[in-house]
Amino acid sequence: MPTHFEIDDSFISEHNQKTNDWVEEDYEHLSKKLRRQNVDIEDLVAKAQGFRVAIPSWGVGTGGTRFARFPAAGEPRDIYEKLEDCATIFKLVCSTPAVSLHIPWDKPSDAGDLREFARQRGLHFDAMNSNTFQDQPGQKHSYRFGSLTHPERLVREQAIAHNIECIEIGKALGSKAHTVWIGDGGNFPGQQHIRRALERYLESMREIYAALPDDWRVFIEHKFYEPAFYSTVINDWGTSYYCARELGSKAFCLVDLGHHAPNVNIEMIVARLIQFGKLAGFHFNDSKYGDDDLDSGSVKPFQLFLIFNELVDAELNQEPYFNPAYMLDQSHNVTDPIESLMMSAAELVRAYVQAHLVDRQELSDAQEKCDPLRALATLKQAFTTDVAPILAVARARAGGAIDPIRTFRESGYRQRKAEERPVRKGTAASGIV
Ligand code: LRH
Ligand code: MN
Repeated sequence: MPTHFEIDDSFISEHNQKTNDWVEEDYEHLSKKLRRQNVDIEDLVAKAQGFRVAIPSWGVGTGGTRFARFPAAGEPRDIYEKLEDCATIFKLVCSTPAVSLHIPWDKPSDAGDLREFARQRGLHFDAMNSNTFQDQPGQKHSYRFGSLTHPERLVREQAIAHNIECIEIGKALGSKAHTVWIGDGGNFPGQQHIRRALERYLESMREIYAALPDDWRVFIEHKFYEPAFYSTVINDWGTSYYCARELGSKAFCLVDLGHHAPNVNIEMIVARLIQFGKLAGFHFNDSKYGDDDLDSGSVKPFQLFLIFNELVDAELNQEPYFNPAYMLDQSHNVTDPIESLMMSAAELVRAYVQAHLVDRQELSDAQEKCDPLRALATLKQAFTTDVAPILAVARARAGGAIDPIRTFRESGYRQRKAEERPVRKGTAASGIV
């Protein structure tokens, strides 16, 4: 049985030793600064350690665009190797114990065996994801003109059956949620009857909803365009919300940050869905133009902070039905996927901790007294506070890396995987491109 290289705990703690001094020093300095604001830094470390985000199985392989994908040496070739990499990320950043699978890309031949393989590495499975935006080899009916909203009942039935199969696989893996994103729509005016298409969507989703176990949730993921370039059936949060209301108490609205037109106020959509009790959670990423699936916090870190500001406000106010599922959904075309996922997970914890630094009393007072500048300044004070020492201490105390990227690079993990994972002819790890 070939050995599979893993970064061991002693390597991580030895590596932390090298950089521990500055962390302690900066931590002490920040602790004093926060004490002046009547903030106990230990509370924030606890918040950081409690934060959890799921890794997309399709994110640990190299992503690409319609123009090209540039495979990297040592990338995972199957779901087991993807889980190895997810376990490495979890070991170094300590906030990613869950993995979100995509079917059929990650369809397990033995769900029980896969579940045990994950458990042995401290991992479990988050929301399942169906795929009716690609045709699989040997598939009876094509999704070229849609899936759950296709004019032909046989195509809709095939798509419904696939979603129910995902739920069955999820039950065997211990998952508790199912995400439905469909690319259904039209490229030309008149191609689809817009109202009839939505009716068909609801008709199909009612059959999928009926297959949900009592303790499961179904997440509706909206997207304003692509792959359809004129009309998209589930194009925005309003349509998603209407459908979630129509389906019932187990249906919620998932917000993928890249699925909105440029400059859309996403934190406001988040506040609405919280207030309406229908926020499913997130596919975190970042974008400059379209659904670019870039690393979270890499383009608009202030927007990410403002989204967490709404989430923390709801958490502190114990809003009803507030139980958001956090997942990353990114495509890593020019970076090592493990490094990007670690950095992105850290960026989410940063935004979450900074949002807990907001002086909510001061903010509320400024809002009620119509003092916009004091309100903005209150948010900016939190956003401009460097909480890096808190994030590093939170990871180190949990056995993780103070500097995950440096520790990962100096471990030689990718080089070792390049030796262990020779490319299998014609079978790139299935994924987006
Ligand atoms: C669609 C999407 C969806 C996934 C896919 C991989 O753009 O965000 O969440 O199914 O990416
Ligand atoms: Mn998504």
